[in-house]
Amino acid sequence: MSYETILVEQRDAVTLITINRPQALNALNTQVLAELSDAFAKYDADPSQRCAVLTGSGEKAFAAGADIKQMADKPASDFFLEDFFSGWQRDVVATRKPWIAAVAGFALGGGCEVAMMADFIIAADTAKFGQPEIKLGVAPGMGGSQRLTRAVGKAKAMEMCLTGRMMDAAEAERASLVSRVVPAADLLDEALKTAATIAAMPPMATMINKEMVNLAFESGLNQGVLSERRLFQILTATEDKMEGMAAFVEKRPGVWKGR
Ligand code: CO8
Repeated sequence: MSYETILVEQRDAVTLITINRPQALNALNTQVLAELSDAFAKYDADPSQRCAVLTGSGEKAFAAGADIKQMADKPASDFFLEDFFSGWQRDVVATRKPWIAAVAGFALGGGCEVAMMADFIIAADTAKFGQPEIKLGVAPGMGGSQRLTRAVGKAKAMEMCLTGRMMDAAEAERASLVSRVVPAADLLDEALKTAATIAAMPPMATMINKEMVNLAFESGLNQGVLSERRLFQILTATEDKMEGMAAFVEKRPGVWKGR
């Protein structure tokens, strides 16, 4: 598939994906959806790639939401029959390898929801997060009401969904919606540097660490702790575990085989 609305670049083991509709504040239309789904599926399947960064082009927006112009005249039956946006759940959320959202400017509606699908968000000091769908007579439809509530708690999530108020970067960091805030000029470098750090880790351990932290969202404590123990036990059978521990004892960097 050739892309018209996103840019994809491989920098060593890091895939950089950029939503590229700056004239529409990177609004997510069905073409962006299809291209992002394809790019994430390819990233996940490519053994040379170990971490990805998703960002928006231009300084003004990560993504200002689903494309309102495309949705405006669409009948409800089309949303239902096309199962609008379900592809993101399948191709983007289900990636086994890690990815970071690098957010500058607006991350609103579907844009905020996509950012929250990332394993974590690094925000520029210009970032603004919000779920303003209520002002359009709708509500979040790509997981926002669920992920935002889990990330920032009921009070803030409820206020944001009911009023459409935006949260700035400082508040998002205090509320644990983002892992950290950096100056806008440094955002991409910081995100790529962090991705390169992750890409240099043992690949199976990376995938299993991701799975473990996600379990905390998706299961009760006892089930999560049991699953963590089993996944830990699986990692102890890898060659990279033998190498990582030997390298520590021998005071040298580990060399990973990915098995
Ligand atoms: N969709 C389409 N076009 C958009 C969008 C959008 N979400 N956001 C901005 N644009 C376009 C504008 O129409 C404008 O285009 P044009 O120049 O052709 O008029 C261009 O981008 C620049 O935008 P503005 O002139 O409005 O820029 P401002 O700086 O004045 O304002 C804002 C910036 C505040 C971000 C403003 O653009 C805005 O409020 N945008 C809409 C934000 C919004 O409501 N987002 C939620 C959309 S609904 C959604 O995401 C639902 C997801 C779940 C769907 C799942 C279904 C199952």
